[in-house]
Amino acid sequence: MRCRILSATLLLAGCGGPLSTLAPSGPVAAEIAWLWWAMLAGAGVITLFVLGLLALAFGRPRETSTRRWTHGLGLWFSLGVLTLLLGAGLVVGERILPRDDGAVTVRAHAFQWGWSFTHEGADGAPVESAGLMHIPAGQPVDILITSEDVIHSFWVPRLAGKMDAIPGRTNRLRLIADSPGVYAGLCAEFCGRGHAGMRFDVQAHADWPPENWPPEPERGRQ
Ligand SMILES: [Cu+2]
Repeated sequence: MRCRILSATLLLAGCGGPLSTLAPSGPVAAEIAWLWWAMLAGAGVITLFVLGLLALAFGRPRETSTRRWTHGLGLWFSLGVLTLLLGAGLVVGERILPRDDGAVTVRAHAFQWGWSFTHEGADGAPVESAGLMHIPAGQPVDILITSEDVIHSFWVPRLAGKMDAIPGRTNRLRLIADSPGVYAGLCAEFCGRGHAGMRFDVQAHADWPPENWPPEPERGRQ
């Protein structure tokens, strides 16, 4: 019993922390977390259903219709599940797309093995930073993502999904931070021996653009 409680505690502990998709801190990340929970619930129901069928198989022999199994379960059941998944994925995917609504843009440039960021300062001039990206809190921000060498992937789990950084191409990702603070980010695509250390932070500011650079941290990492 003690072992079960310990296992459950360890499993639940994995759902939190600064790099957890399941602790969203903005509407884009919340949509993704919702999809994750919906898929987990669906997978749970299907697992129970299959276990039920397995229990039936161990029961006494009975007359069954081959057509019911091949068409009902093999075809319609699978098609129903896949259609639901596809529909939910399309709805969530459409909701989190960047839109042409005048959102603040910040550039994120990946290289082996680090990140540099550029955003507009208070005087309109570009401001560069390394390893720390500045964004406004409470409003949509579009990240324009590029790479210098190989394919990397930009990921701030508590604010949005992943987006590849591809040499010669600019990809766009929308993220929104509900409140000011520091959020952890990382490269989510293996890119060489320094990949594991390719971390960065995102600082969301209440005032935008901040008056003085470099700005003072507003709160510790969330
Ligand atoms: Cu990497």
